[in-house]
Amino acid sequence: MNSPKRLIVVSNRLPFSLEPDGNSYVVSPSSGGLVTALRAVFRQYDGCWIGWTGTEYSPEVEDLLRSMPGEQFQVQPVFLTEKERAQFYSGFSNEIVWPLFHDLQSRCNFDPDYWDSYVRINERFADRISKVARDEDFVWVHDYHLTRVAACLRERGLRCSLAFFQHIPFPSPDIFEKLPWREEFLRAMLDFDLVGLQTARDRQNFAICVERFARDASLCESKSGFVVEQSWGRRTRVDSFPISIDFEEFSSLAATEEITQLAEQVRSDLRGRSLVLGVDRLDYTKGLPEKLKAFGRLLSQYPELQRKVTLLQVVVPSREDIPKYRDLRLETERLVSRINGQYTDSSWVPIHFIYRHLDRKQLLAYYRAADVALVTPLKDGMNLVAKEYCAAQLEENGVLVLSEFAGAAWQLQAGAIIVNPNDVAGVADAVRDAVLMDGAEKQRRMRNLRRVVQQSDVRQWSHTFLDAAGVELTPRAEVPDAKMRPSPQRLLRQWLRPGAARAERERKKSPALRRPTPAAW
Ligand code: ADQ
Repeated sequence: MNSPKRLIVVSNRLPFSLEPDGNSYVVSPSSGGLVTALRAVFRQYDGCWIGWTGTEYSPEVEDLLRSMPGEQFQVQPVFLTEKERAQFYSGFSNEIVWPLFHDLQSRCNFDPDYWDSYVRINERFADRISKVARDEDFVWVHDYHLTRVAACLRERGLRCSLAFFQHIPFPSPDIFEKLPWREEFLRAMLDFDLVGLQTARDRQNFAICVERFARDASLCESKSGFVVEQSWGRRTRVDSFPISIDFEEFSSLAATEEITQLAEQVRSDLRGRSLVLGVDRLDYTKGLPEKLKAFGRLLSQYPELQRKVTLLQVVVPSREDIPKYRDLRLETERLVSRINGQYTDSSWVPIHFIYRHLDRKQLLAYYRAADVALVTPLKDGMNLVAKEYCAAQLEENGVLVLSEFAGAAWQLQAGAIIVNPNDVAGVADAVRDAVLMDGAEKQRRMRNLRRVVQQSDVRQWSHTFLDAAGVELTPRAEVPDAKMRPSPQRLLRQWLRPGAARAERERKKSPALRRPTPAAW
């Protein structure tokens, strides 16, 4: 039998964080869109995940990761020193590429040492990959931290199929050209066999950048996307692959008795008020201050909604070691406290603010209970929160208010209320419209949204991507190696995982949440 074609995922961070605890470490799963999506892919295929541990080199950590209980993939760690972390991660990745690619060039710090570190650390990742990968494997590199990995691997003579997916937007050429290393950056990306971007707009931006900054490459349209051919013959396929969530998993979990009860509890605590929900990673691209100002404006412009609406804003801590993120947290807390100080009375607190990681059950209960999801990033590659909310909306009576600058707006515009997040007055009006929308209209919109999210879920995303890469991975259950074979319990769990029809049956069976209509106020 042929040896299995394994999936080797490479991302900057491994999908969990390690906190020192005396002589050992506490391992906890991390949140974030990339991790949510790739965990779903590893439920289908065996393989290995290569990424930074978030720590300096430590033999204890290496041992700990060798046998991660409960994980569906093997783990290969990369370590960074404090200085490398500062220059490669906080520096090049988060002070240059992240703000620039989100159109926030004034936040960039183009320190030349950052670039040197970026090149070196990409080499280190390539070293780790070449120790693990065989020529028949498929190496799938994720995101902007690691655009040079293919170039490094080609130099080492690795012949396996190399693909790249970028989770953040790709900027327009007028923004991209600000990058001092723009030619090297772009050319290195063209060493992959396949480059995947989130939306058609990102793909278009990439094409124009190639035409402008990689002049000896030729570009031709293909059936889907386009192909870049370089003078020495390498061909790179480029296309858009809008990422998504595991719809069936989210909606089946939302339908369970436990989540239904948790959601009931949330609703009963609201005592008849409408719940507007925000769920965001702490990041200046997510538009948190703008969202809070819009909610403040809603209360000042429409006083009849005071005491009738509560905003629950959940923020997951992120990049807390970077001063700009600490400032953002302070600004967010100041705005929450200002609005609450202005409107709170003995029976109502307008904004409930949660600043921590929530477990999935609690998150789902909030999604299920919320009348409105307010998802207003200033710019976002996709935004999975918008899709998670739709999947959990079993009664189909929630309204999604969505930024036009989220990649998800391309797919969800038919059912969501689309807003410009910089237009604080417009967002306030949209929330008012959402809260007062009649039941039939809500249902029509949400049904539409759920259909779109269900039809283009994370499985479809990974299958389309793998198809485009021309690879056929060995599905998990067919792997012959006993060590890699899933346990019978795990196979049973997979087999029991409800399919679409089962999820739909459970949705119908699940007790409906009681919620008052505005007329009952
Ligand atoms: P992120 O910027 O991390 O991802 P997003 O797509 O919104 O953004 O995903 C956030 C994830 O974190 C969601 O799965 C959500 O459930 C989870 N989450 C948020 N707050 C949480 C909390 N308090 N507790 C627990 N979980 C929480 C990047 C890009 C996005 C792109 C994704 C995937 O920036 O544009 O959609 O990758 O490609």
